[in-house]
Amino acid sequence: MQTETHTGLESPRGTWWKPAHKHEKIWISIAFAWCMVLIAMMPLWHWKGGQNPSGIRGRTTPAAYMERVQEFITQYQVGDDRGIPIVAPPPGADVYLAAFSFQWMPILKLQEGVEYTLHLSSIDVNHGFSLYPINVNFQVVPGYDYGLRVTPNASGDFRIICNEFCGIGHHLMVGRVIVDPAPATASAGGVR
Ligand SMILES: [Cu+2]
Repeated sequence: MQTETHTGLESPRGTWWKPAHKHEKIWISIAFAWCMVLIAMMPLWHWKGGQNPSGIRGRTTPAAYMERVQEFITQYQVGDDRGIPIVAPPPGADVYLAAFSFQWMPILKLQEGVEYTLHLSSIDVNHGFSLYPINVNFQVVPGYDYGLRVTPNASGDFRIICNEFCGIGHHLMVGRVIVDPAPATASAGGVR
């Protein structure tokens, strides 16, 4: 007596499958078309989405960057807040902000409606630049100098929160950006 055995390596004899139902074919076509749309969106969004940081990027070292920050502080310091220098750079200047455990250095005093190139880098580990209460988020990575073109569009006293867990004092890592109102607004409204 002979018995037939099947292994997963050979297909069973005859027509063992049913042709796909019309609805299934429609569903597969829709799913395939949608996959193609999503694949096309990846490169499209990269170039057209306007989500990439404006400005420049370059390599640096923690020592070289910190030296540049110190130079920036010496050049434009106008005061200090509990030992942290307050720096007021002129319009259009390159602004240097350093992140290190667990501080942002220095405190920036900027002017509303004026463009600056804001350089960000970390002296030790990864930190996250988060401007509170405005929704601005950026990774601050050691070894890289990110120069972002920024124009403050609101005046006020803002906080920089570190949004990348960086160690035991992470929750204390709060910086400050003071934005003075544009001169026209100041005289019209009599603010400051
Ligand atoms: Cu942190």
